[in-house]
Amino acid sequence: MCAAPRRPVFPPYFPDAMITPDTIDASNRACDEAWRSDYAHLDEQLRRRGLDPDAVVEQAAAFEVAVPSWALGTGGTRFGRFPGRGEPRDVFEKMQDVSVVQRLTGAASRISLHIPWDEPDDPQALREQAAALGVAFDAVNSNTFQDQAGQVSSYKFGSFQHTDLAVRKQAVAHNLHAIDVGAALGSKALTIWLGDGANYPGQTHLRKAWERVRDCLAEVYEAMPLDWNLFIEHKPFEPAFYATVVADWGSSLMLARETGERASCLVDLGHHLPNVNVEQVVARLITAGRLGGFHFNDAKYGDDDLTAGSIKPYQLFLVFNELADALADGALPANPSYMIDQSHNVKDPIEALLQTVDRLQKSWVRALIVRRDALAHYQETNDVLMAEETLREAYETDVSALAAAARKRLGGAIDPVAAFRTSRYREQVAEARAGAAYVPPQSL
Ligand code: PSV
Ligand code: MN
Repeated sequence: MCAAPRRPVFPPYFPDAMITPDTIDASNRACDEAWRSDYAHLDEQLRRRGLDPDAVVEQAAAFEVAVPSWALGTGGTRFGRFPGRGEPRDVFEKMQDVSVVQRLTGAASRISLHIPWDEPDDPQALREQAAALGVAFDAVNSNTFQDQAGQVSSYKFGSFQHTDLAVRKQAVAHNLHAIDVGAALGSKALTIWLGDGANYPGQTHLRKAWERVRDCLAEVYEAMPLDWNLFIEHKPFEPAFYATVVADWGSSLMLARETGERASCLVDLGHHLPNVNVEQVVARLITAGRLGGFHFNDAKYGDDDLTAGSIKPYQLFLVFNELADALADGALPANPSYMIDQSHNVKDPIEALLQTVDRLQKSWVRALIVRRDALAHYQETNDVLMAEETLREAYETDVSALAAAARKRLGGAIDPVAAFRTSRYREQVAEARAGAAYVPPQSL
């Protein structure tokens, strides 16, 4: 039998040729003077507050966030999609693009794959390419919210909640398949988001639908390797516009508790009803010991999948503040899994991701420079104004130079977008990737 030809691990447009340490150095030299001056000022400001800037740089450099495979191509809405030039045509090219984000930020060395959207035809080859590029695999995401070609049963009326056992079995089998693909790549977690629910009152039996979802989750959990974690992602609506089964953090927490110790809740920042206090949700899940991970993005109206921190930057800071606080006092034993979940409809996806990582790094740094002892004192003595001011002091500090220092330490760029544009990566891959056939899925 003739073996299928292996993909070359290093295609001719391998980013090594474009994003080299020299490219990054050159870009850093161009802004070095301004950066040094900004850093000196920030360093002095932080020392005046009794903080240790070097320790903050070290903590900032430890921040890592996974890039979703579906955010590397231009996203679309149900009204259409406006593709950009040089988009990745397959998951191998997406991997190269992730390595660009990693090289420029030093904080994005993992990719989160959506199965089957980005299922590799040759997992071993993809794993080799990823290793060569210094990229690893984060949680795999299953998909039982859409029908796929060749599928026997339809998910029109749900997957895990379905009244028909055959549909539920198919949905469970798909999740087991996603685990197999992930295991072949070196992933250690499965994220399940279900579109299951009802569009009209009376359509489903609310309690029975819940029980069926719970039982299917248990089956998937039982089949998961022992060193894997299960993340349950909630969302209040869309596509089920009357009653989604896993609608909120309470439902997600109940399911995590009933499923097992390695099951926890994933908070997508866009999956909350208007005005929900997301940082308080985060605090609750920390207290419950079930905060598993995040999907970072931002929203104005619904699940808008906009760039993290673009609409509600204070909320993003307050979320990180809860995390920094809980990591400092031990309520959170380790960082949860940080992932991005955005749809880039009008920005260059790589640039949007560079911007996102920078925003996340800055929010994280701001949370790290909150004077915790002072805040605790003001809280204990009910000094409302000073407690609030202590948070604002950190939030209003321009920490750009410190985030840049963390990136520099990791071999990244002071200004990742500037370095990316100077590299002309997009222009060069646009030539190599001419005739892109891949159409990314519509965002949900
Ligand atoms: C659903 O809206 C979601 O947030 C889930 O994480 C999906 O995997 C992703 O979006 C798909 O775009
Ligand atoms: Mn999500």
